[in-house]
Amino acid sequence: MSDSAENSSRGRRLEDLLDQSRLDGRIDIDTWAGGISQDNAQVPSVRIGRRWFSSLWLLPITIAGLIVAIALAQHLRQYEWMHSFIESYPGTSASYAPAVDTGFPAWLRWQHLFNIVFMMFLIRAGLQILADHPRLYLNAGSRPGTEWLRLRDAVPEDRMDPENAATAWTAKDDSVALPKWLGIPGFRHSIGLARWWHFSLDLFWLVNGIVFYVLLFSTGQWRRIVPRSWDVFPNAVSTAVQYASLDFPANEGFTNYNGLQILAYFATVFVAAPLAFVTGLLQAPSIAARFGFGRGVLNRQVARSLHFTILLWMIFFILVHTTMVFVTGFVGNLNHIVLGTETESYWALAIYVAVMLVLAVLWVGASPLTIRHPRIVQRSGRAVVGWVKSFMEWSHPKAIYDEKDISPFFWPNGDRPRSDEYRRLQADDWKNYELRVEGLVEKPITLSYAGILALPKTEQITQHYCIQGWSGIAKWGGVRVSEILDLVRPLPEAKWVVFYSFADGPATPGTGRYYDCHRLAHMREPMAILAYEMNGRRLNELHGAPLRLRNELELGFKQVKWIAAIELVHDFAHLGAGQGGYNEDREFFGYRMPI
Ligand SMILES: Nc1nc2c(c(=O)[nH]1)N[C@H]1C(S)=C(S)[C@@H](COP(=O)(O)O)O[C@H]1N2
Ligand SMILES: [Mo]
Repeated sequence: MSDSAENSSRGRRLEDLLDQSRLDGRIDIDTWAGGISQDNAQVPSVRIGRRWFSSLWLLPITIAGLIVAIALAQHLRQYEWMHSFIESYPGTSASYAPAVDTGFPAWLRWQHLFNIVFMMFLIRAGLQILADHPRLYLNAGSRPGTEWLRLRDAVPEDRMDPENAATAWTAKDDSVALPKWLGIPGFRHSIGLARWWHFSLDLFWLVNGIVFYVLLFSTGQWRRIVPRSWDVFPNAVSTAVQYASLDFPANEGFTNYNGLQILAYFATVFVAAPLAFVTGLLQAPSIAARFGFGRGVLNRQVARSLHFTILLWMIFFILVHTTMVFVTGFVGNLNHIVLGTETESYWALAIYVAVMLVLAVLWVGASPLTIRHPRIVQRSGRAVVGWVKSFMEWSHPKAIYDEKDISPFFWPNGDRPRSDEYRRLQADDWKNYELRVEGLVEKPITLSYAGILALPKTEQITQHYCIQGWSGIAKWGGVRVSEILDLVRPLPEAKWVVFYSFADGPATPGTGRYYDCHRLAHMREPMAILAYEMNGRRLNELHGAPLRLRNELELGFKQVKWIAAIELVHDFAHLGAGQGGYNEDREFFGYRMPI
């Protein structure tokens, strides 16, 4: 390989290292993320002990379980004591609480519809996010082999050597694709776009939910779904037996739900929904770095696992709920929820079918729309949730962990540097390495590697949160960015600090250097450091030698590795495609990533 002039960072304008194409058009899946092949997700398997079982086993198990339940319930209903039990506890809440006789008001019916729309996108985008790191663990270190659920095979053993950057199995290698109709947008490593859907719809869903809570309690509608007597339990048992025996209880759903309905609705509205929100927040680096939740039972991987379990509950609920609407008096039930009246009008059915058609169009359109207009998805997402993310960035990271928390395995990510320049510097142990620090500063400098080691050293044990879902705890040693800022003295106009890597981003053909921008204020945090050590040893190539950034407030992709230069700028609109970093430009991530 010849060392062409363009390969070298020396003496060039830093911004020229970046790919300038605006990339507003369609996504080309063949060249996406370095042209990774579209490996599809496997049907989830679950680990029990050391063995893996396909979740497809649930199908025969469920069918067998249903048959047994039906036989058992029909048998039980022959007994006299069961007769009198069902007589005393017929199932409906009418037996112990007054009826709700105000019908289903319009706000409730509309909110129910909005909820369906939001949930369908939330669930699909959520699955896409899972597919970007298709393993669920309970330990903060996300160690391969310890996951309890996975959507692909085990990590290849011969690709887990951290000293061999050339063969390392990265988190990106681990991502999988979903069918376009299932995930949004389906193709591999599309988490940036999926997150805009997930977070925007989440905000709508939360607002809808809060309004729903307020109206429930201010109108008395809460009485439908909040149990008001312990009698709800025997009534739920009674309902279960009656359903299972296929001799259904009376449907009085317009005024009184039965025990099972009350418990299921209560659990969904007042337990699962808020828990989904909380377990979402617990996955955020800014929150964990502020409060130190990363260790122990509230760690990100437990939160992810719970978040996923809630998803399973939601899917289970939706399936059972919809089935029951169909089998317990379809037209009557539709009248309740569409028209709000206890009638048997076929108008309700017609409206229901029309709405379902609209939902089907939205369902089918979401992925193609996202693939065709990714920049619009990114901009709209930013418009909807950007302010929430900027709010979350106000926190000051302070969580530190113990030596014993350090993860035995630390997932790697990203494409290593391939230039001759990098190899030469590496070969003579960074003797000729020069860190350029320039831009809007009083005194541009270049620092040698020895010069950097001579600056005051700081160490911190912190947790890394990759956007893809894995996390890992490591001890980082290096120099505070603030130390370097003191040397160059930023001008008042400087607002952002740009970190340029030696490595190009992964897209092919060559699309310029990896880079990312950080707020100057964040770089003054005592925990913002340029690390040259990891776990007490010199930083290796895989994890970013000679220097990599740690900004504990933000997700992993903003922690630029193999740093070649630093520039202070007023804004980043003129850099690359103007979105604030390589992944922001090319993979439609947001530039604020405290969650
Ligand atoms: N230059 C460069 N830096 C990079 C990346 C990259 O692709 N190129 N990947 C980022 C991502 S997505 C993550 S999660 C972290 C991973 O750091 P690690 O390999 O030390 O775990 O590096 C970040 N820094
Ligand atoms: Mo990442």
